[in-house]
Amino acid sequence: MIRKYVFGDPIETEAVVKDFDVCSEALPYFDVDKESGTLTKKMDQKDRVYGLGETLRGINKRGYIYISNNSDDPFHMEEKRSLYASQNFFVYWGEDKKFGMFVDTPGKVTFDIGYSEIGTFSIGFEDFDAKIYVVEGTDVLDIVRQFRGIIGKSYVPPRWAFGFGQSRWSYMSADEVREVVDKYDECGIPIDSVYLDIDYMERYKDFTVDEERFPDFENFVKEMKARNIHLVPIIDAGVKIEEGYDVYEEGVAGDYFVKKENGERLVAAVWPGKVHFPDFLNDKARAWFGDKYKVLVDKGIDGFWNDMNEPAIFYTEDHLKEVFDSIEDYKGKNLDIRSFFAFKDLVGSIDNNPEDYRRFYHEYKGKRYRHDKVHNIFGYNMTRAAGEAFERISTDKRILMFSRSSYIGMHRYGGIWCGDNRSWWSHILLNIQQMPALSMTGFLYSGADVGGFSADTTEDLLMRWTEFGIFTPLFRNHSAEYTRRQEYYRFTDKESFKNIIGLRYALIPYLYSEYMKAVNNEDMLFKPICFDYPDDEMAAEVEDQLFVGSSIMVAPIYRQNATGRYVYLPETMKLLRFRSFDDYDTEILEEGNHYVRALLNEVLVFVRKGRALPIAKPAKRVEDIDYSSITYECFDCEGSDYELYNDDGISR
Ligand code: MIG
Repeated sequence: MIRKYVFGDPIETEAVVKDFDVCSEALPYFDVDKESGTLTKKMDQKDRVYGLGETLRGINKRGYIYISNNSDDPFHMEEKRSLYASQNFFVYWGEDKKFGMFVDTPGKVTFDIGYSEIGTFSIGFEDFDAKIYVVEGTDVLDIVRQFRGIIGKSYVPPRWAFGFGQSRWSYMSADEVREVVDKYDECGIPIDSVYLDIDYMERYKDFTVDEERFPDFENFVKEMKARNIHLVPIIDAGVKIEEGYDVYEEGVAGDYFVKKENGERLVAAVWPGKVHFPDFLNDKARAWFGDKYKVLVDKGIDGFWNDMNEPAIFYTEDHLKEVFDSIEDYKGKNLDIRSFFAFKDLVGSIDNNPEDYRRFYHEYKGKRYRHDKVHNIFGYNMTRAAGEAFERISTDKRILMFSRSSYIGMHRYGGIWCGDNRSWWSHILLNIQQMPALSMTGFLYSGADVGGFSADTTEDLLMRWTEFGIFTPLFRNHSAEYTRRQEYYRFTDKESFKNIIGLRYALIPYLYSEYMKAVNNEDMLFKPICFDYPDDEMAAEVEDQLFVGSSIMVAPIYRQNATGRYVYLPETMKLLRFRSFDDYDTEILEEGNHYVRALLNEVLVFVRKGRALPIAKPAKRVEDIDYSSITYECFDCEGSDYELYNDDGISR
């Protein structure tokens, strides 16, 4: 059962697609303080909290503070409170009572889950205007399912997007891309897509292609298509201000860009230099920007990633002027320590400055809103612009789309990647811990930069990360400029990489099937162990193992030099220790704790009793996977059952 409560005058987000009557009773579970705009709840010692989508820290969110305030922050450290997303749905798992709650507002929300006071959960609002949905059900999975039922079906990518994607900031030319594909094909490592980061564009102008580096782009796309390789270009939120650039000129003519209070267009700076931001919240601007994707779709492109859409702002013209003016005040002064730090701050806090988010406005549903009030739905609406347009410009075929910034509701139009992580062992664990919360909030097509984005990767870290990455729907190796190159063929043990990625391809029939079932049944694709074992106290403690779909559990290794790990089995399972899809040993492990060995190139998969795991023969490309080669792994096979979902992988 779901009840809707309304506080203040909430701004519509269109996250929820179902109509509800507003419940006139008092909000259950939390005490409401209207003055300060806070909800509070006492937590019993054993109570746990799950969800909130893409955040930092563990699967059980208790013990920290999380702020929904979409931020371009490339330092994903434990103490951070905000990442790129706001996915304000959580499940409260009390000893005697479990419920779900969706806090629907595009403004800033603080979830203080035992941070300020260890036994208190409080939810704070900058503006106490929100719709709150309270979900009650028979168990946690039922609560999640009901919630998913009111936010609409999750986005479905083309099946090829389950293949491996190689990315880099940036492949600088068509030849460099050709080389990547050649190298993969030479080593026999499967691959389906290559990502184009910002340098494919002509001076970072959206929907342009640099003619020198990518001459005759259309034919290049064809050439890649002929090899069954999909090119996936990036699109940034800011539109370069440049006379004669059609996107800029149309935006000005159509009045599609965001404006300041005085009616002038906001001038911000991002990669292209000075830019305007399209007002994605405005229907007309959204339709216009969405149609721009057609420029690349017409050239044969069938996948995109939307970046910098929090939006990231390096600086605004106005703020920069203020900074320079203030610097004058410091000139010639004898700076004492405090004023020295104030001076340093002045210059050091120019990018993504909160003040800049209060400088511009949106025309949204017939009203004018200052940006900070609707900040968290900006990226959502950029991706929605694309998603809505794809329905018009690609009526028969699905198009790959994922975004950096997001809000619940965006899951209907695309997936997400988890942004600028680092080549750190702890970020493999973070990746594992983010996946179930993304499943809860409907973001099924998601994944992180495998191998780590910033910092230099190492072969062993990349291998361990890949051993988990092969289970995430979006499986992409991406890294930042100036870092060590991390294409798999650059490392020593290519054979193992080939086998591990081959295993991914062998499991694509399963992963795609489970994905589609999760979409159609509003189920979670990644589940914490305790979601299936609510009464098992040990299962509640497990923060580094996941059920992936209905048949298997994974227990990835994310520690340097480890040759095994402890695994908790809530039930007797069959261990498959894969070196490759057809080279693995098996063992039945009883329920309980085990130390399970896994050499650097070995992947641990646990098959559940009564379930079956389809394994196909890997292929170089998703399209070549031979479904008739599928065999099934199971134990106690009698009575084991598996329903394999499949379709043509491309029709809408
Ligand atoms: O300011 O396009 O998260 O994946 O490679 C950095 C360059 C901009 C941030 C994205 C990252 C991408 C990078 N972008």
